[in-house]
Amino acid sequence: MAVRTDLFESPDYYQLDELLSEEHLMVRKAVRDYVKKEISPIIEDYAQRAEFPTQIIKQLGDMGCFGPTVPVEYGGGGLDYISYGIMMQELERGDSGVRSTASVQGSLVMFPIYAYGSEAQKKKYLPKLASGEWLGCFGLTEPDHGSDPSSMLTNIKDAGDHYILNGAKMWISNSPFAQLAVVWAKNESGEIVGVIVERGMEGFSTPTTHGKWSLRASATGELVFDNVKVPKENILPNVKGLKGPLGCLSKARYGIAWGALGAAMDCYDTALRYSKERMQFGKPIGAFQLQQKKLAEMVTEITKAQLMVWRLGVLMNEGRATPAQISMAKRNSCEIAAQITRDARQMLGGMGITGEYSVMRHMMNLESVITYEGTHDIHLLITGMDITGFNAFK
Ligand code: TGC
Ligand code: FAD
Repeated sequence: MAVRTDLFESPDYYQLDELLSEEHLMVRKAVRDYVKKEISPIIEDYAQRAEFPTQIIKQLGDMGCFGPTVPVEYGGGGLDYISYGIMMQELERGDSGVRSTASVQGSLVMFPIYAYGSEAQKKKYLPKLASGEWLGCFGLTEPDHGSDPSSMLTNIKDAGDHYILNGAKMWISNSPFAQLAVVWAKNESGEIVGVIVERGMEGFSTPTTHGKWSLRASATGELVFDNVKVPKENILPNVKGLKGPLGCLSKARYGIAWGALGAAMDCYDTALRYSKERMQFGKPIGAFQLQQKKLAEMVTEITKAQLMVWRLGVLMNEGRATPAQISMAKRNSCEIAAQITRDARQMLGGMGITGEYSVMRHMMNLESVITYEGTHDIHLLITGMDITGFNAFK
């Protein structure tokens, strides 16, 4: 397949760049340049082959995309939440799977070790994860328990000088290539605890999930625990209960709120460019009202979502963002991005179904993004519960 030149320019209809600091703009430029140079030229081929580009693990580490908000002393970037959001936006502008790799490593693996881990765990794992020397994954979802993780069956039992872990996790991003997994399991008292499981532990395997039509350049697999002997020092000592994994999900969902917007921006930019070049009935298709309607609605929704994630970033920086606010932004960005990818695909006509353009890959990826980290309907119910005080889950 011909290498596509990445001409992306980001829409900024309300001069929102003025809300960003010099540091934010530098971060954006660095990650955007990286995506143009290293991701856009190769990602379509990897997606077509359903292959994970393993070289990005080290590259993302070198770029500081793993754990950007983790303090520098543990190998993180010590940056604020807007910088983190911008990184996720730029990575997902390239491909949702690339952003997924960074979200999982930073928010779902490094964050729990940083927030709930012992000092020894932080020193042992965080620098290796930040640099990309090691890749991690996060095991919460099970074959029979997705939206309702509190019903999980995976269990961990005290066996004297070690623990014994049994159970299975499904749909786990990065699992086939991960050196370690942060796994959530129930102890004998039925409390959910976090445990670090390393590749090579006897009874631990990570079968790959095949046949995905979405996130094809991201590796997904299972985590299977068959009487795995886990050292006592691998338990995350500072959290118990579902709030442990949900606290990690808050960080990752925040990143997705920015990330999905990146995919939307890429599709809008592609469709706008195409509409000016593609001639039909003797005119550029962008001169037809129906196509202008699609483009005008795209840029309106992108602008509204940009304002929302920026404000959420300010609240995150101040430690004031609530889980329900994060749910609203994750849901909104996924919704508008999914719609924009579909409209952009139509605007490209037949070319829209080929890998010559990024839109159909984004469109298919968004089907995962709108599902993982809490489905579209689950986030709506979280908003519903927050505003009414009634819990529709129970
Ligand atoms: P519920 O009783 O509401 O809450 C249990 C405890 O958790 C607290 N809590 C949170 N804490 C921090 N952050 C949040 N976002 C929180 N949400 C709730 C809550 O206050 C309570 O604390 P405490 O002290 O009272 O115990 O729990 P529930 O069992 O009723 O479930 C609620 C529900 C349905 C909203 C929740 O379970 C949920 O979010 N379900 C969706 C599951 C999900 O998002 N799974 C994601 C798996 S990981 C993934 O998809 C990674 S994709 C990675 C990639 O490739 O990018
Ligand atoms: P279900 O929970 O079975 O839901 C099925 C449908 O029922 C959905 O439409 C849902 O909205 C609806 N539903 C469920 N409950 C309710 C309710 N109370 N009211 C109304 N509707 C309801 N998980 C991890 O732990 N780690 C990962 O790294 C990870 N990576 C993933 C990567 C990919 C590519 C995918 C697709 C998933 C990944 N997941 C991961 C799992 C993901 O989080 C779950 O798929 C998601 O939470 C939904 O769970 P489920 O698939 O079991 O669907």
